[in-house]
Amino acid sequence: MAKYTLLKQEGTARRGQFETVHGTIQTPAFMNVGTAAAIKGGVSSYDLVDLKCQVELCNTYHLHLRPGDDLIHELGGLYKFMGWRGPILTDSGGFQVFSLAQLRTIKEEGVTFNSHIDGKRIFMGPEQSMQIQSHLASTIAMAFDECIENPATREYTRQSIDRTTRWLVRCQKEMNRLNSLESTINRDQLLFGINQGSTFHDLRIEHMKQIADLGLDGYAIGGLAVGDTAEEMYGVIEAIEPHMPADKIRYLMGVGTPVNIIEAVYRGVDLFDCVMPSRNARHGHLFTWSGIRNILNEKYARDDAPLDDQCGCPCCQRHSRAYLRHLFKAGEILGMRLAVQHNLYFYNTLMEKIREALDAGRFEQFRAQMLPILGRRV
Ligand code: PRF
Ligand code: ZN
Repeated sequence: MAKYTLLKQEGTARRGQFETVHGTIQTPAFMNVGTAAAIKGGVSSYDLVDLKCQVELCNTYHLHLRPGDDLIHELGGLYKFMGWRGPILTDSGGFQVFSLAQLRTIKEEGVTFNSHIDGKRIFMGPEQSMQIQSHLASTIAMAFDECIENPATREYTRQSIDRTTRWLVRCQKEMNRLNSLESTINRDQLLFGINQGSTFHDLRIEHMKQIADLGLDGYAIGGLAVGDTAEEMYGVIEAIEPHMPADKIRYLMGVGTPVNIIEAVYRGVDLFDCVMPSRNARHGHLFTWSGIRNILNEKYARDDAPLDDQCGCPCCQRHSRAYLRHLFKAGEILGMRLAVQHNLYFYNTLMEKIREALDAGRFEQFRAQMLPILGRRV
């Protein structure tokens, strides 16, 4: 069974480790997003090992629509299917149903929506989400929640968090049932609850207390970076942090920039995921240890230097800015692949540096030193 161990603390920032049946995760950690069982940009499971990836994240919603979770179950689960040999977290579909699906109607039972692929009418509730994730056989399943956009009214938020709590109780019950079945591939599947409550601190705290009582394997903070400002997000984390179980791992969903990550670690978060490194890379936006670069810029046309001379990634080890820019300009798929590899390596290295700083008791210093650099454009 999973176990979070707090190794060291500096203020509210935490250095820890999370042991699972598929391997131990050193935290703080960044999960690399492979929505449809693949990292976009042509990065494979064996590439991920060289990119210092510890955990891969996949999506219930996408895999249920295509190729179907029954097919993945039949083929032995996501592990066998995609060949990644470390922990996998699956998001519940809660967020994607609200952000991607069309014509959705929410009821107490669950959500009915049209598939964004072929328009087919689909129903998903807490039980369906758990059944799909059990078929996928991920290490960690996320609870089926409602993620509302910010700003939201207090009245709607109130209703929504109460429903999300009722859904969580149903998720837990269904997960326990599924983990007891012979036919289940990963009978040690873990369940994380998700805190919601928009930007209302009192509702966030109330919801956090409700879900903390359920004794789950980990706790996520959802409903942030969906229309709120960074300052509002930091405010919410500060408000709920004292109410999050100290002996459980904490995950901030879908966040964010390198600066957001450092600021959230500073406020007590252990785990992150975001499409930003892979998505930005596909558009030529690259994170470096001197700031953010747009490789399409004319000034790199004859630049023989590596993208980042402090980076150990496959791209920076061998290629110049001029070559990478050429690949993008010529529409060569290698350009995207190298760029995604670089950005994921950068994010995973950022987390490693954060862990080293925490180990050495100099995270405060690291934060002060990095914040002005990482957000600037060069
Ligand atoms: N809920 C779920 N997944 C998510 C979110 C959420 O609120 C977010 C919000 N940033 C990203 N991914 N289930
Ligand atoms: Zn690099």
